[in-house]
Amino acid sequence: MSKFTNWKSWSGKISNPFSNTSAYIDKIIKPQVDKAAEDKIKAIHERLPVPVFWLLGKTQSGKSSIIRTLTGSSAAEIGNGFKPCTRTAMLFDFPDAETAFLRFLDTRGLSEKGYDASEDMKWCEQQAHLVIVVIKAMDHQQESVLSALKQVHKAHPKWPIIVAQTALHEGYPGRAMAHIQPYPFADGRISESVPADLRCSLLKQREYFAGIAATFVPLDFTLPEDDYAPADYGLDALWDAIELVLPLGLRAMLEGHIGAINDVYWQAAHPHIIGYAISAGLAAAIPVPAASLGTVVAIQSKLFHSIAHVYGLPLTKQSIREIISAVGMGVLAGMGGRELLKLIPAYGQTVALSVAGVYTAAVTYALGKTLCFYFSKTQQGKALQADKLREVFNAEFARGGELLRNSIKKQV
Ligand SMILES: Nc1nc2c(ncn2[C@@H]2O[C@H](COP(=O)(O)OP(=O)(O)OP(=O)(O)O)[C@@H](O)[C@H]2O)c(=O)[nH]1
Ligand SMILES: [Mg+2]
Repeated sequence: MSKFTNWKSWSGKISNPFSNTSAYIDKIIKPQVDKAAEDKIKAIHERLPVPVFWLLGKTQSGKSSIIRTLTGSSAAEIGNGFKPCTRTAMLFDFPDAETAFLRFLDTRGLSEKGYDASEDMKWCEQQAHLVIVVIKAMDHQQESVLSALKQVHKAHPKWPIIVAQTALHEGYPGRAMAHIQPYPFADGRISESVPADLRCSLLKQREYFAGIAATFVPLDFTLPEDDYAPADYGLDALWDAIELVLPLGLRAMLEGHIGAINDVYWQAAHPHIIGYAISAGLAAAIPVPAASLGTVVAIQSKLFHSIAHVYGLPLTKQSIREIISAVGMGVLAGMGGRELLKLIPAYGQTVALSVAGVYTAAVTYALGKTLCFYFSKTQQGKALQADKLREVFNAEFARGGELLRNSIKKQV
């Protein structure tokens, strides 16, 4: 059994910082989010080295389609979400600037002659990152992309590089041809079943990258009107390549559909829950006076309000009271982690803080999911049973701990 799960059983031994449920509910409903609290939350978020995927490719090569397919965001959300960050690059924070746990950099300057990657590179230097080169499978005019990549690779030979070879069907002999199943490009190979022209083109493109250790992932992320199935052909291979070089568990964090219910609201709320849960966990885990239980609760308040916004339902005292009384005040007691330090000094401060951080992140994640479940049943006009809420909370607590432990532990 993991340490953090153990700690759940100790939480009953910790003195409860909330004299009664009402104290917690008041803080959630009417957050005292002043400038100081906002600054603390911001400082915590800045400590999180959000991974940056640097998409390096010509215009119309399929960069935004990759973001759309990895994150489940719509084209409009991506279009509106991009904000300039350097003179030549735009940044897309997922799910949004406040809760981002994944960022995409799109180098628009590549279309300009004589593009110099140094400024964008400098911006990237502070972050964990991955370069995804995006080239259409049948497009061989790649000088601008290659010269930028060489510049990046020379300065940072250790940065992992994935080359996405997109729009595969443009290399099929005719419209009648369907995607080849099973996926014929596993482990960098190109099987005999791939049409000769496409095969030739993919191999030729790979030659351009001689001397650069890159992983090649052929894919075809089509629109519904293109009428190809599946619309995310090659997605598994792309995730495999990403997780191999950046083992952060991002895929599991992004795939929000696993859970007690599966609807559009649940999906939309999921990445925000992840983002806030990481922030809350860090607030408990970072050993600075700035972070405290008050900060954790302020973050949870933001989370609850943002879920209510997603569902278009009011956040009432009644709703939070029902959830808290179903899951028990005991679970809230362990948040923040200061008590833990007193209780188990034998672990040493670092381990204790890390356990407290994962616990707090898991509780925050589970509270968010339980609220989603609550709202979803409310929408359907269904009666809510306390034992069902508790069941959802417990299942999501375990899942949240698994999903978020690496993100938190890396920071402590
Ligand atoms: N069939 C197919 N179409 C794709 C693929 N990737 C992108 N497209 C299409 O190509 C067009 C451009 O794709 P985007 O993802 O917007 O390309 P982009 O690189 O973000 O383009 P800019 O933002 O203009 O630089 C869109 O119509 C996409 O639907 C792919 O893998 N397969
Ligand atoms: Mg784009």
